[in-house]
Amino acid sequence: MPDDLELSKGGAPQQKPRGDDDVLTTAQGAPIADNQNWLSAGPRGPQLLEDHIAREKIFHFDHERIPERVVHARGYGIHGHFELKKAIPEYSSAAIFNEVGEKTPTFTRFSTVAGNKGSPDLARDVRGFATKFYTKQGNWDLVGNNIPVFFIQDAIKFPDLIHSAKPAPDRGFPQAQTAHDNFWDFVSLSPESMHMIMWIMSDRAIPRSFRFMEGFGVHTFRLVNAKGEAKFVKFHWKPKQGLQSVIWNEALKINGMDPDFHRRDMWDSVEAGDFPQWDLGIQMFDEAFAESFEFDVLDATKIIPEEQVPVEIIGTLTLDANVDNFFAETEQVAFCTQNIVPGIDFSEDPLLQGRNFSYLDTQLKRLGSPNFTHIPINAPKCPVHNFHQDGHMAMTNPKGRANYEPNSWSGDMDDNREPRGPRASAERGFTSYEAPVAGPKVRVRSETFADHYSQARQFYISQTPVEQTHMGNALVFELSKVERMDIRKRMVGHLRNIDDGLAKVVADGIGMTEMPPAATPARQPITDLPESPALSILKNGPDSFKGRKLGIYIAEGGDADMVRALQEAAKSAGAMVEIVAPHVAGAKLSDGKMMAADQKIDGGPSVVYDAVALVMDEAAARNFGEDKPSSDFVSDAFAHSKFIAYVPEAMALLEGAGVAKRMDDGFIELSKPAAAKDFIARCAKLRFWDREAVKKD
Ligand code: HDE
Repeated sequence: MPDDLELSKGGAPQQKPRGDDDVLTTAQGAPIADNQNWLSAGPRGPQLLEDHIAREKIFHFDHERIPERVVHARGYGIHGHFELKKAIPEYSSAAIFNEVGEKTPTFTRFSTVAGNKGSPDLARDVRGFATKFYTKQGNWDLVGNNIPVFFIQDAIKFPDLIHSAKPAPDRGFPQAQTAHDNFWDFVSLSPESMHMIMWIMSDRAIPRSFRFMEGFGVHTFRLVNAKGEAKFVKFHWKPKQGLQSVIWNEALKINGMDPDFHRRDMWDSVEAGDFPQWDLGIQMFDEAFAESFEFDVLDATKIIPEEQVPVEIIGTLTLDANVDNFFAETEQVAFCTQNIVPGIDFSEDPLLQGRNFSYLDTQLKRLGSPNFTHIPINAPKCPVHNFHQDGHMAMTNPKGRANYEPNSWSGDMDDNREPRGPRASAERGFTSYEAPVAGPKVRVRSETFADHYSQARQFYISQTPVEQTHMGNALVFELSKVERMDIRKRMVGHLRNIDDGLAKVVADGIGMTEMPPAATPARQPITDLPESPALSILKNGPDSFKGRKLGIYIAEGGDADMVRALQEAAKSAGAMVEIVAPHVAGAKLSDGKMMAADQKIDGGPSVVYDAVALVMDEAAARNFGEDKPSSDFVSDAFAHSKFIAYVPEAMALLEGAGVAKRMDDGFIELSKPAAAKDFIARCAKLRFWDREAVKKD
């Protein structure tokens, strides 16, 4: 490799950081004498086309963009590795699943679905959770979401679904949101989407961070062992950090304050060495279970409740390195559901089968060449031998005369040995599981896919009252943005088949005077499915404040010991701290020393913190009561049910923010530094939800 190049984390040759003594060159390596002025005919004359240096620079700039992903355009990628904790040779012959301790390098990209590349992170949306495992037997891509079901049952409906969610073709808005007529029109005409609607109206669609959400392979896949025996499997990612979401009003404000909230969170925690981890779980089941299950296991609008088939943990994913270059890695990574390895196989899920075409196809459009596998982030980390050749940007080309198979060019040509060279191997190669399939060629939806409401109801009844309230609010918000009355009615008609109470809340919330009739179901819903606690976020929260962020609002004269006690308590709980102050230069505390701030108050609102503390003297508190960013800091933290710690001197700010008379057990007075520890211990609950219950009454 030339001296000025090194390998990036993604394995790509990259330029070493540009040094002080380096001379600027053209792309051809020719040194440049002037990078400020285009060659012209005299100092005030027209520019000359002869300027090959300027032309090359502009030419390159003009072609910097590649098409963004048609869905999941907004994403963020991180390197990591998967370590196997439990070998499962009885289920799968895949090398990645066979040796405990085996570490497989990975690249994971999280994303939103509907928004463009530059859209805000906190859109109400599904999050993509795609992992490329660079296994010894080739790349395995598990291209999943943070929600275990999908809107539609057949891939042929995908373009319609996505068109309806994306900006309308005439006006080009709204961006990155589903709160508009087209989306609700489509889903209200597609009852199969009702289960997914329940999920996206829940707080699952507004995660606090990528680190605090689950991931799901969604479809049923197969694992196949060395004897060729197969079982069905569903893949689950369980965040070791616990689940956490924000609430809608917070999401709206975060989008304004920090549209990069999720990517910044990931970058910061990885840079701080607080590496997020997920356990990989498998739900294994056989044909007999599939036969007896209430729903079709090939239907991607259904889950198999964990209480019915337990999730077995087999390994852990650790994300431990940010990318060196966003474009080279995050933007160019090409996930394909068709990328599987021996020991893993597809099921006949019609959505999965459609995806297997789409992902390969879309890479050609985005990356411009069938050689996208030569791009280092996509290249396997195991040997690759085949006879594909040529094409745009072919980077890793074979040496030698043979470009077909079988051939006899390898080895000695005049001995009697069999010709060699890369050959297919029945023992080591991928073999499709011999699933029996037969049937007439038809375009029909299987009768076994006809239930659209039972699991939607099961999801709803499995939520805590706080979560159910959020779902009702979300539906009211979204349907209030729908202009057409018939669409609103159609939606409430569907909700009546899910839960009449929810339908009533929504109808009232949008001012519907008459309850529309329930939609006619294709199949009568089952109304007595048991609750599944695994479906609730709040029932699966963390047990500590680890990985969360405390915002301490300090001002002149604030108690220095208290600030330090808070910092230490948060640090020992594994949490991050940011100091917020009226000026970015910080504030002079009670010990007479300046403490630098991470944020000026206008740019450090409480919505970007999990809990807040106020440490200031009385005069400052009184002043801030009138200051909008300061009073919002407190009133928003209150409205979002956050824990609020305060030194007694800060009372005037609580009064100014209008919360002093409504103080509850979510407020912790910091009378002496020892109280800091208790406060952080309380924060493990993340939110003081009782406050919401009071607000409702
Ligand atoms: Fe995708 N999806 N999808 N999808 N999807 C894409 O591929 C598609 C579906 C998912 O970070 C595209 O490379 C069809 C389900 C993720 O790069 C495209 C259907 C699930 C990502 C595509 C689905 C997903 C994509 C666009 C209906 C969860 C981002 C760019 C059958 C299990 C991957 C690209 C990344 C991306 C097609 C439905 C997850 C167009 C046709 C269900 C996480 O190929």
